[in-house]
Amino acid sequence: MNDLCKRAGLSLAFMALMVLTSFSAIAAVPAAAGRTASESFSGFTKQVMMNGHSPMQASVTIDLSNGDPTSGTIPAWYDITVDGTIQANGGGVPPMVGDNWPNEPIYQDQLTGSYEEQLANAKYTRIITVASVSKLTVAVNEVANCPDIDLALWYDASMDGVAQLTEPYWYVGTASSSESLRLTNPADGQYLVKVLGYSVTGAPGYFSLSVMRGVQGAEITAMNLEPLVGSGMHAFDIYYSFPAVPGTYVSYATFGFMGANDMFSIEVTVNIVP
Ligand SMILES: [Ca+2]
Repeated sequence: MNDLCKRAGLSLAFMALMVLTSFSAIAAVPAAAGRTASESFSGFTKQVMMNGHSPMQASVTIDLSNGDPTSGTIPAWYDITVDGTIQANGGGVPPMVGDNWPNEPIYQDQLTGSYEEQLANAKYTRIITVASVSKLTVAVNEVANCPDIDLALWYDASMDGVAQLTEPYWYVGTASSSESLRLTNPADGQYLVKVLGYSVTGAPGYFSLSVMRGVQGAEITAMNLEPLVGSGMHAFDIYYSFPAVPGTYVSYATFGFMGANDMFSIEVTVNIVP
């Protein structure tokens, strides 16, 4: 245990942190969750004390000019107190690259023609480029004085920066300013973020825009967990693997118990420099 503590830089103060996690909320785990018929079902409701885990967050710098490998592992551990044994599972959240524009000005648009025409003609346009993206999420929120804006995303097939109704597009328009769109495996190319000023009370109003891109071939996962664990400290690895594309990637390795692999999250930042 001491070796593990040193390896992962455990502080004594952190050991004092006790998190009580009750499993009673997931007592209805189906019997097919890898248990044999000879086991007692009384084990379905358990309490485990999470005495601590480390790291709480991690960061890795990959310097491509140094020839650093773009995959590797980070040592990790957790320490629990549990009656008997419990299943442990590791997982992860697919890494995303985010761009944020926190304070974009927007003006009231002319609301003439069909709704689709209004979206295509919206004055606000931001061009984004998509390459090797697994998931693309675009979201807007009101910052000030634009109680109703709507969001559209255009595939700019003609590459002219203009939204045409003959091009593929997606849109969402609720009676608020919180809108988001998500595309899975979007085609590579140029896209136009169109934001329609449907009801803008400022001249201008302001909204925030975020564009999140999931990265093909990127992975952050907690792995090599002992499948069945009792009280004490248990080591595992945080595995990361990225394409050799510069950028700062933030995601989470997760782990948990009794079939849940996302009860605890470890934020991992991977900075790939050219
Ligand atoms: Ca809206």
